[in-house]
Amino acid sequence: MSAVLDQKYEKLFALLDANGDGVIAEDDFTLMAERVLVAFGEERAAGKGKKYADEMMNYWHALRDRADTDGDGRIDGDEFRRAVRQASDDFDTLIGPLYEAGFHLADRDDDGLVSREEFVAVEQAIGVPADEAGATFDLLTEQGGSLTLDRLMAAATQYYRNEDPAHTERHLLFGAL
Ligand SMILES: [Ca+2]
Ligand SMILES: [Ca+2]
Repeated sequence: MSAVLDQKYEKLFALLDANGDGVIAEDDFTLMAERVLVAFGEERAAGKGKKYADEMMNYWHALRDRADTDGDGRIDGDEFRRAVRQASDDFDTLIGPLYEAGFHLADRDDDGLVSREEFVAVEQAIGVPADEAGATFDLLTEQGGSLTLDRLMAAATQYYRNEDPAHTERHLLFGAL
């Protein structure tokens, strides 16, 4: 695997290990969904909150099905990198919906645009420092305006798949690598 992809997956692993115990398990996804919902004042039981929490669980189940070969419900760093690489091949069906649900959650007024403040709030909730999240937003939006769903999905696709180390700015989704 390319070094840059490895770096990105390492970053992703560190974020997904929300409780910081060195493995990814269901409790990490529950915790992360909870933090995002609290940041946006949404409920797990209904609407955007339910959609987001459900997609978080779908993402976890897809990862677990691919990575957890011994069935103990825990995924370590090596298992994660192998699995997410496979899961990236199914980006549109497995990973895309989580980012889409996250976008709609962040877009509080449903106008199809996410502001810098809203973007930073989501990223902070999943463990990205505010200044790095802000810098990521500025790069994604080219220093102005708001974020569209298409732009976010393009960036997410690049994050999971792009192995070209020449364009580091294209590998930013969760702050600095
Ligand atoms: Ca964990
Ligand atoms: Ca909006």
